[in-house]
Amino acid sequence: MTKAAPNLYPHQWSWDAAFVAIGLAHVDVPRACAELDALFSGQWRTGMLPHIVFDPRETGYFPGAAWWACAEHTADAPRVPSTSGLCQPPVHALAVEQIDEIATRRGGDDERAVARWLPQAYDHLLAWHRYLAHRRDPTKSGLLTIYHGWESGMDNSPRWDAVYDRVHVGSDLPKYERRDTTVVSAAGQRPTDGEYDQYLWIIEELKHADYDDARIRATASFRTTDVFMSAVFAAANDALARLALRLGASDGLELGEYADRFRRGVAASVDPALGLALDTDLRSDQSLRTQTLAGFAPLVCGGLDAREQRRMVELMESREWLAHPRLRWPVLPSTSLESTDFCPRAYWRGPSWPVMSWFFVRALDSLGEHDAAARLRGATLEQLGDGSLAEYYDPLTGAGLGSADQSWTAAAALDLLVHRDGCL
Ligand code: 2M8
Repeated sequence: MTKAAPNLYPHQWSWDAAFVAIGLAHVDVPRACAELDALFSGQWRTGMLPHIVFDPRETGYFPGAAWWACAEHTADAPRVPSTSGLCQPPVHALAVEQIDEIATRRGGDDERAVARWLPQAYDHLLAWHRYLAHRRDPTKSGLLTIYHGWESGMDNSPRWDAVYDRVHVGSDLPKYERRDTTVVSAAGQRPTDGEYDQYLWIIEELKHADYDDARIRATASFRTTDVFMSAVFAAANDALARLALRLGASDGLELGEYADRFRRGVAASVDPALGLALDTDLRSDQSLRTQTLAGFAPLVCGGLDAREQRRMVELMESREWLAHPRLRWPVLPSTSLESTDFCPRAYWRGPSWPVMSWFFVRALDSLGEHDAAARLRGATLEQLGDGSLAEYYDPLTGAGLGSADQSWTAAAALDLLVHRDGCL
């Protein structure tokens, strides 16, 4: 496995691994397959791909395997390797499709190796998608439910502030020591201690429910739809349906139905006044109106009519977002500069994340918005030009923040370069 970052994240993270595979596919196809195999080795019996697969030799991250204690709570979790008990956005089918395309184009050993590997990778993905479609959307709403901000991958995004307002940390939260702030010590770049208490408290709740989805759904204090994750899921189902066709598997129809269900769910979440798709807090049934880049989710999976789609692209390219005069580069910040919640250096509350650019470049290209895609790709590569491969960037000054040498940043850079130049 590839560490998500050398010191801050010394294990394998789920959607980071998918990006790592997307990047590695350009330089080393067998390593790209091995990256995903490492993640698949942590798959739960339910089909869930856990958000962290732990490397037992690494002790520098908290909360580690002992805090999660998944295998002690449920037989659904593997004993080896140890994993976390949550999941993250399902980018993996997009990665497998990319590996297959590149190997097929290259031919020779790569093509033969991927032809052997693909059927079992497909089976892992099918189980994963069925888990999400059934257990995370039992009412067939077309929107996935998450139980923790970590599942969205946008941990402390202001999208979730109102949801976290309902998470009351119990007095029996065990004592703990953070490690992340010893690696990234600059004030304000990591979540606060109060936020960390809530993160860890939710894990206590999950353990109390023995990581059982039905029990969690009934009891979790953090429960919300995630429109961005749902859009990624719709796009991933399209990719997996294409892989099913390629392998002659009979699940294409089922996967096509998932894709349509989630595409519709995402499109229906658009708020006409804001022009952005919104999440819904499932405990209060209120829509969450903070303007974050997750609101552009419908572009990731398609499903808007031509007029609505154009409106959304225009909003993205407007002075409210990409053309904002205070931006160092025309790259999407994680929260709109117009929002009172915008903080330029605070993790998912404002900084721009190269992997997010990757999503929207891909989305714009696939919707036929090639000029907008090329502009965003060019600006993101300029942002990456200092070579630090930072985890996230201050959108006002362009300074790299968080960890340096972040794996998925490197992966996104590789893929964006190939799409700009046709080769590395
Ligand atoms: C961040 O999340 C982890 C918890 O999962 C953390 O802060 O410790 C997020 O940016 C997440 O999206 C990412 O997958 C992970 C590893 O890069 O780091």
